[in-house]
Amino acid sequence: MSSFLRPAVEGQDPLISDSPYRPVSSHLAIAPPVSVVIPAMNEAENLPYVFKTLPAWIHEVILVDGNSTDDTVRVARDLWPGIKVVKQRGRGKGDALISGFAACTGEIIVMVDADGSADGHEIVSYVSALVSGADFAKGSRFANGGGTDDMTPIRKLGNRVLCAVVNAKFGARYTDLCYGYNAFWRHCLDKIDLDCTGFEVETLMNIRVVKAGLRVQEIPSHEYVRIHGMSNLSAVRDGLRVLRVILKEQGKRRTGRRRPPVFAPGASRGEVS
Ligand SMILES: Nc1nc2c(ncn2[C@@H]2O[C@H](COP(=O)(O)OP(=O)(O)OP(=O)(O)O)[C@@H](O)[C@H]2O)c(=O)[nH]1
Ligand SMILES: [Mg+2]
Repeated sequence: MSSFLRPAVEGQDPLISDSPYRPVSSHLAIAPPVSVVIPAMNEAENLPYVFKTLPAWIHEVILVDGNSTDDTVRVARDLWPGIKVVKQRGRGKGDALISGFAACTGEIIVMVDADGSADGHEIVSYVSALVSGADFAKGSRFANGGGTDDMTPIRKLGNRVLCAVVNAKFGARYTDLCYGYNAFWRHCLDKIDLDCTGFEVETLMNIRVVKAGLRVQEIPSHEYVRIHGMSNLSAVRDGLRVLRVILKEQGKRRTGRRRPPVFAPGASRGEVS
């Protein structure tokens, strides 16, 4: 059993006085602190739904504000006292996540969209996979038990084709590619050295974890419809950006030892306040 994981014993408080363990479910207590990074651009109306599902045991929440013109920052501070707000200097979701990751102090980092499409109750599944030995817990809407209410047929097709290309070119066995709900140990950041700005960020992460020989476990996840507001993603424009990243990464050398990519089913660029 991993040294980070301890089964919660019925009738016994897993948080004994000198123990760093915290209970995350009725059967599991973990030691590593968990940071949740939420990129948000004009998501004030959606944040109440997102925060409602976040577990109380997480160590910190980092909201990366994409220069929102609505009340995103105020609402986030009201909903989660102690939240860290990172003011994004650049543009795009990739740039936002890189800034947010740099501000994390937890050992485990979970990325969660702010549009109400991700259910925070699933975080326990991601964290369980990590404390059980995975380096990178990759959400999948198309793994057994996952699903999506949000994707249009054209996005499904594009995601499927791009996912097949990544699998063929990098020896992965992914069932999903462009999905924003993932979690990983902080040490992964040194190995994947993210350098992108837009919605291609998840694809870049998924490719680089394989190239780095990290242990990846897919986690079935359900994507709900965005609750309020408009998508920031353009299927054609961002699909082409994803394709460009795939082709560019193919031309680069592998960064580490290879392992079977899926088993079982920077510099601070933002201002923290
Ligand atoms: N900080 C920041 N957040 C962003 C930026 N672009 C997108 N986001 C956030 O990233 C998350 C995903 O963006 P969405 O627009 O929902 O993209 P999507 O999930 O592919 O599209 P939908 O399926 O329509 O929801 C949301 O929480 C956005 O607010 C940005 O430039 N800066
Ligand atoms: Mg969305």
